[in-house]
Amino acid sequence: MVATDNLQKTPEGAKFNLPAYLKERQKLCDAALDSAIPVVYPEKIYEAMRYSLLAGGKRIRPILCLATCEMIGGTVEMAIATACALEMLHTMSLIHDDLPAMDNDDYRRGKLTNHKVYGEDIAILAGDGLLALAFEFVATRTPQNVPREQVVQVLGRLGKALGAAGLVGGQVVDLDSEGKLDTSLETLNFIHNHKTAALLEASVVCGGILAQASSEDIQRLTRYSQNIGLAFQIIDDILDITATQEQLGKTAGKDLKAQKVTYPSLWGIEESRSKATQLIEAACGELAPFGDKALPLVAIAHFIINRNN
Ligand code: GRG
Repeated sequence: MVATDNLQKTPEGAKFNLPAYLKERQKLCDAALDSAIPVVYPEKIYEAMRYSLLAGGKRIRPILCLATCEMIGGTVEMAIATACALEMLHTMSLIHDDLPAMDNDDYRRGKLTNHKVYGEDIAILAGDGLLALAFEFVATRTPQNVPREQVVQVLGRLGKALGAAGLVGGQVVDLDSEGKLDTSLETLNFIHNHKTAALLEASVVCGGILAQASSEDIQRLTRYSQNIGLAFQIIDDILDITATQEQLGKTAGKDLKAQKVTYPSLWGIEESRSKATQLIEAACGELAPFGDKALPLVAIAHFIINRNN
């Protein structure tokens, strides 16, 4: 029997069991990721790649990709290679972010960081290995019922989301703004639209591309994902203040220590939460034309602001 407490009520009044959905999808993604990287010679690098990739994590990006593909009329099979690639790319960015040259963190996903276990040299290469494998995976594992034109578009989107116009650019400005307590809201938005929202946007939009969404639908998906992307980061900043290391699986209170301007440092916690809620409402508004087919994406948007890690 399904516990009714777990059923989220969407604005339309329909009910959707998000915890059961997330659990099933996390299991699906974990199994696909596990079989994506067999350990062969030189074992050390494959073990280092697997260590961070299979260390848990919410799997939000692959789940968004699969849910979007299905909402547009595609299947899980069409999107699973891209979903795995998104998690590989996200994980590689976490490995590099944790390096002593960047955020210098000892814990991630409740475990020692990659460089703490394998050393900095192998951690850099594990990130590089995941980055390369992600693109290979999309190119070679997307089934033939997805036209090659769509596969090329997905590869282009992923490259853009990762590079200087995305995560890399956001990280550069983030590193530059450390210790600068006069960082403006404009700069903060630039950092997080690139560091966090770009990959969430690619997750949603690539799901749509694989299912051959119309350009009007791609625009809706883009607005949905940009809104949830910023809300995701606002909540991340709040959790850095309010959650424990055990809940987060990584060091808590890091932003204050690194003298970083954050949304709660500019607006306070309550105002930040209210802005995140407004963004989620705007995001869900974009999905209205999809009716009940949008239930998973609507529920995931609400999960983003209600999560505790
Ligand atoms: C992309 C080529 C390339 C290099 C990396 C280091 C770097 C450039 C970028 C930093 C990107 C970064 C770490 C952004 C933070 C994004 C974020 C909010 C992470 C937390 O995501 P969750 O909560 O984590 O989904 P889990 O562990 O649940 O997957």
